[in-house]
Amino acid sequence: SSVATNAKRNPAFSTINLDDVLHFKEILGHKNVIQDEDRLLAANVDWMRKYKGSSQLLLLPRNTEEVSKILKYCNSRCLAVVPQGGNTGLVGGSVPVYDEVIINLSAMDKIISLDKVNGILICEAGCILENLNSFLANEGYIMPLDLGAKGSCQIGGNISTNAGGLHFIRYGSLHGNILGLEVILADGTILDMLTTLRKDNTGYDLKHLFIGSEGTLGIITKIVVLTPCKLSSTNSAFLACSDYLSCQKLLAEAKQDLGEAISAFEFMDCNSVEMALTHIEGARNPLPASLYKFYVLIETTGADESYNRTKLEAFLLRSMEVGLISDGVIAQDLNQASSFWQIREGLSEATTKAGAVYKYDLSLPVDMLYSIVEEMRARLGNIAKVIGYGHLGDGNLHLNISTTHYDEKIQAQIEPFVYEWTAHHRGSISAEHGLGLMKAEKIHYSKSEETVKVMASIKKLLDPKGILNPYKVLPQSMLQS
Ligand code: AKG
Repeated sequence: SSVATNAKRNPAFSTINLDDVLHFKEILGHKNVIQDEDRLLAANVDWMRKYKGSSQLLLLPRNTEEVSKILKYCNSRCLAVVPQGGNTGLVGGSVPVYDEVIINLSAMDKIISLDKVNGILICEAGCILENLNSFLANEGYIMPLDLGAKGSCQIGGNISTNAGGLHFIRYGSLHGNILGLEVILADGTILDMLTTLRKDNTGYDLKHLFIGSEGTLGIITKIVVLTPCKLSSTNSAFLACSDYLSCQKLLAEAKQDLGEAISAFEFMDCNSVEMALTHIEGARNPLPASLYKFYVLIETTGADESYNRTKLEAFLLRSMEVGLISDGVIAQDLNQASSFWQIREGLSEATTKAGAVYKYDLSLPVDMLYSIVEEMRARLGNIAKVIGYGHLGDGNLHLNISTTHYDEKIQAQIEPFVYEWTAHHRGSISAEHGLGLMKAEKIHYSKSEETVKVMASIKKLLDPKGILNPYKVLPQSMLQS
């Protein structure tokens, strides 16, 4: 089952006709104008199978000029479009809501250049994150971004949603790592902002508008990214804590002791780990299951193998001595490390295998971060499984509520409670997943009215007809009159 939307189709949008299809075939050739039912079905639903549109047309442009021509035409005809990358988003942002034309960037997957001295990569938006990483690894670099969906997600989508991921604690936000972008505006204008400079204070830094705007202001076609060096030594430790306070103290200690070496600090409650062990094939708990309430996965990365390993071992020993951790194991080889990470990275998929799932991606003060999980659990009783995990080092909780099917009554128990709670603690209702369709009407829980008004005026300026990814990010009432 999918979830219903309250968004109404904007009557100002045209519907596609035969002439439109012929025109797109002229631009793209027959092969890249898709009307095949099966392929449309796959492009109309997100990977959770939660959001489902009814687009009749999927376009696969191969270069910047084609994207520009498509948008120019759609804008003149008032045809709405949804830009789509790997379609791994979690808020319904990458699928149509109604009959929007799907513009999928997967055919634009060329690596253009790598500056090997400075680690500056230029590539097209449809490159799959993992492919970029494999390419870079051979050259001594890595992507500053890593996430469970790396095998399918595309860099253009990552940037459009300002994805955070597992290494955020070390390499920071894409706002810091993206040096340049090429973006196509709604009317087909090509914005060349493909600078490779680290420093450039000439006027407004417009690229930031497109990072995290979820395809509502333009379509990203090329990117310039600053890539960190691939360091020779990586260590992972899987640890158990008996309570949430210990997890927090462990974080503070790790920052103090391991300092710049930390490349990930992830946490999972025991319900999360149980969920992973049940639904991820071949997953097993490195530490005795169900004995501990919390698990923490730490990764350190550095240039000196023995130094880094010794440091982590000493940290573990000390943490055990003072009782911050109840048990812990350091991966002895790459296989063991990847078995640790399989549990953490497989969690999102595990929850979708378990049935229907309501996902909340919250930024909260770390000391309050787990309270919402406990309150939600108490609130829902046995009608749903409530699990909490996420990027503790970044104050980002993934609150997942797993049920057998999507049910408005259960949703009404969760919302608006979860949003009100988050706003009350001055958190964010979207830390790293965006607002998409799911939370377009909820933005006011995290942004002031004045701020949202400015956002709406920027949207109207760049996309006056509102054809780019409609019904997403901003409240419909602010854009349509
Ligand atoms: C993560 O696993 O870090 C995610 O961003 C996915 C969270 C979720 O599925 O709720």
